[in-house]
Amino acid sequence: MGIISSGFHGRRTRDDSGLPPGQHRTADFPVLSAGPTPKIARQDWEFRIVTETGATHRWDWEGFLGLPQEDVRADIHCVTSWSKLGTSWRGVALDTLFDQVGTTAGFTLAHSYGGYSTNVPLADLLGGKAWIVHQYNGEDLRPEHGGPARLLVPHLYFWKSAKWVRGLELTRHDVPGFWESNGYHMYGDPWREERYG
Ligand SMILES: Nc1nc2c(c(=O)[nH]1)N[C@H]1C(S)=C(S)[C@@H](COP(=O)(O)O)O[C@H]1N2
Ligand SMILES: [Mo]
Repeated sequence: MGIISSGFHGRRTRDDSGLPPGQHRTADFPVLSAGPTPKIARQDWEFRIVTETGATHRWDWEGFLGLPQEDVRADIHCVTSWSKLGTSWRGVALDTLFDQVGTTAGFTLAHSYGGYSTNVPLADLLGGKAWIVHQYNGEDLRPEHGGPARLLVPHLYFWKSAKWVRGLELTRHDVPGFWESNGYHMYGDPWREERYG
């Protein structure tokens, strides 16, 4: 072999193939929070979907755990450039939560305990694409990673996966959330590198 051995191409070339552009793999699980970790007792936890007409659907912790649970394996991609492949989660599909919800709105704004928000089109939450998860790797989701429960929308950059999620507001128009109001892309497809707006 000549000077350019496979090693010369570097770890990135080999390990990072198959990832969205500009991403590299990480084995650990970084914590990225814009503020302090809110403390939410499970007996006080509530998840709400509020439609564009104001109709409100609520689940308490017990009701949420009583819904059909799904095990999810997914790759996650943070806009700061790390990707983590094959992560394992357990929770409730948004399809299940939307079963009883009547809406003609096209967009949602996810709201978190602590004040964070992020916008996701409704179509990106349905069709087996998103979950409210409460377990990671078979254990209760740790508070710093969004416990008791977080949104998981793995096909979009991970800032869309709101930690400590407390509800979804249905909106007729696409309303920017926290990072989207601070320059991040309104949609956030990692495969198209939609990092900034
Ligand atoms: N409530 C809330 N959710 C959030 C964030 C946040 O600051 N607050 N950060 C987002 C960003 S930028 C990323 S990359 C992921 C990080 O999740 P992790 O800390 O579990 O890795 O959470 C997203 N969800
Ligand atoms: Mo992020």
